[in-house]
Amino acid sequence: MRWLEPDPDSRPRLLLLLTRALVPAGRDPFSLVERCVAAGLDAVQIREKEASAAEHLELVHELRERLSGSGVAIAVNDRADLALAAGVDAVHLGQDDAPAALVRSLAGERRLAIGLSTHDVEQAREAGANAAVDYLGIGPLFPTATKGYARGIGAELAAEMQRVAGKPAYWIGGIDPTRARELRDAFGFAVSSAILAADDPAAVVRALRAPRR
Ligand code: 3NM
Repeated sequence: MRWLEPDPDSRPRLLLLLTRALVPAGRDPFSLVERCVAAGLDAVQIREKEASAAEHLELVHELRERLSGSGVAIAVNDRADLALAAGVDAVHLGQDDAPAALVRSLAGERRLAIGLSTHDVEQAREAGANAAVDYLGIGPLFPTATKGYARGIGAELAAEMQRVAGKPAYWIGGIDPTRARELRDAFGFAVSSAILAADDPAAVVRALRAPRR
């Protein structure tokens, strides 16, 4: 599963945002991720807002070891410097992070996929027109405590954003298996708490991976 595959069917569809603080006490986050991968998870994005550079690199190292041979893609949130240093598959940028074009030029010949969060149609249009951006995050679909959003944009606007961008898009924000069933147009989903805090994270992954049509 790689973002830069020309065939959309080879690109990740279900992305887990890994924030260790959202994992219930007493559970090992890496074992949780391993079980999710066995259940069909395509990609893991490290999202640790408070972690140091050294901690990020250690996390990438540990994930790679645990997931070696699985083909699962690894992404880093916000920190293009760390994504490049660690040689991961992707970096996911927010609107206030380093511009995608700058990150692309720093990446040079390296195969680094670049994702960009978008929250309205104008941002989605710009991301679509930006040659440095490989895929979009579109959200928040629903209210979510994970990022403190009290309101979601809803499925119709998300579909419009995905359409104007014309690129693979991960719908994000408060998505769980029940809500996902209503989101038939999504290319893919990026999910954090519904997987990490679940009693049975692998079952949630299987449900989110189930065909929606
Ligand atoms: N970004 P959960 S919503 C990290 O809209 C993030 O850009 C969003 O976590 C956006 O699945 C969000 O727990 C939170 O709601 C995703």
